[in-house]
Amino acid sequence: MSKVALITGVTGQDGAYLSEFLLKKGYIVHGLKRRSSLFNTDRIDHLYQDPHEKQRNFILHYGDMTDSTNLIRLIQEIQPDEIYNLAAMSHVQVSFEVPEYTGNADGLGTLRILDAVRLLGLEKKTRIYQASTSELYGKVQEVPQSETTPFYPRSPYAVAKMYAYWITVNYREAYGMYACNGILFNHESPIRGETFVTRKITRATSRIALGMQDKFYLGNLDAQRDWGHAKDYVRMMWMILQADKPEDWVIATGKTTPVRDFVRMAFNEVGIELEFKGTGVDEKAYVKACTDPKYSLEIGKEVLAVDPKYFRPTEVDLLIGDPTKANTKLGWKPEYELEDLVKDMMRGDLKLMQKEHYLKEGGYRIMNYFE
Ligand code: NDP
Ligand code: GDR
Repeated sequence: MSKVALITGVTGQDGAYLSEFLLKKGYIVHGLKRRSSLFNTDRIDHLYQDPHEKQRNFILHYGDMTDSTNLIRLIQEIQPDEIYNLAAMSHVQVSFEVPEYTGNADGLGTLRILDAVRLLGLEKKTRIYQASTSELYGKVQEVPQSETTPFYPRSPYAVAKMYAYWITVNYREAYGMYACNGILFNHESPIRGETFVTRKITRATSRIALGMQDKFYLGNLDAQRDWGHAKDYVRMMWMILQADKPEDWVIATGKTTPVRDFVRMAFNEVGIELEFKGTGVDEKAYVKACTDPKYSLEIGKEVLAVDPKYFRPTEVDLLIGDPTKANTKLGWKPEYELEDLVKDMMRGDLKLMQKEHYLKEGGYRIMNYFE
């Protein structure tokens, strides 16, 4: 008999990679997706199966983390062996703009899933993975950060996720549920949301190299993150739910890199060496050398400036995780180094931008329905 999984946030970066992973393992995968006025299924379109097919193993349902009755009904219908709760308003800076909604979807949303499982009497059947985050550590208390490092959240997003973390622990202890937190550090990929810093960098670098854009703007270049590849991290989500007993786990590479160095690495992929000059809001990056004739850029050209509008009211300066527990107890090791991740993301974005460039050169324009 195939195992049955429910993934909330199936249309997101991790939802897409996890769906692929579980389908390959022979699972029947149900995904919760929000209704939107345009299709929002780009990342999972290759997995789509027509609802008229008899033997489907990938099934999408409309739903929302703010709608308890919807979640209860779906969990009752699906009777999942495993729930991966990935749905969230996941952008830290945006959470300062929509704090109440973030608390509702990311914090109370997790309670709704846990309580639905309890109300339906599925405590002993359904295992729950909660997408916790290194943002819980916030203001640096200790480096590297492990399962025992105290939390100090620094955004409405992180505070909502802190509620989700503790309600998961509480339901495990109070009702004997198999519910676990994966405290995942930043993980990226070619399908990362376009407004997270890594993807913003690889998209802009590709466009600049192809002559489609002159420069771009970032916020805090000094922030340091422990960046891994989403493919490695979704594998660990599954491993967490296969362990003998429910626990909380830090998933990280154990290495940290400033945003500025990620920019350097992306430009290096297209043979461009950068020089950074100035500090704080006056910092800028210029082309210092350009070795690949495919992407030739004028030496001295300004390609990056700082725009304080991307600064956060409270910042998380330094994240570096200690994945010893996951390494030793579950045998998890990431396969991707940061260099491989940057290569993978640049390959993806160069391909996308080349397509756009080619269409524009060929005379195609974005359709204007109102002309
Ligand atoms: P994404 O932003 O790519 O995906 C988030 C998903 O949640 C999307 O499918 C989105 O739907 C869905 N969603 C948002 N709000 C709701 C709602 N109210 N009801 C139902 N669905 C909703 O995030 P990631 O894939 O990167 O991350 C997955 C999870 O892991 C998130 O909870 C995130 O906070 C957490 N996390 C991520 C890390 C990372 O580095 N990527 C690190 C640590 C934790 P739609 O497509 O319609 O917007
Ligand atoms: P983060 O990721 O906040 O760590 O949350 P993000 O990529 O947004 O920021 C990382 C760091 O880069 C700095 N930064 C910028 N960030 C963005 N988005 N845009 C910019 O222009 C920019 N310039 C500098 C930020 O200040 C920050 O320090 C991600 C999300 O996936 C969360 O859901 C998840 O929980 C955490 O990772 C772990």
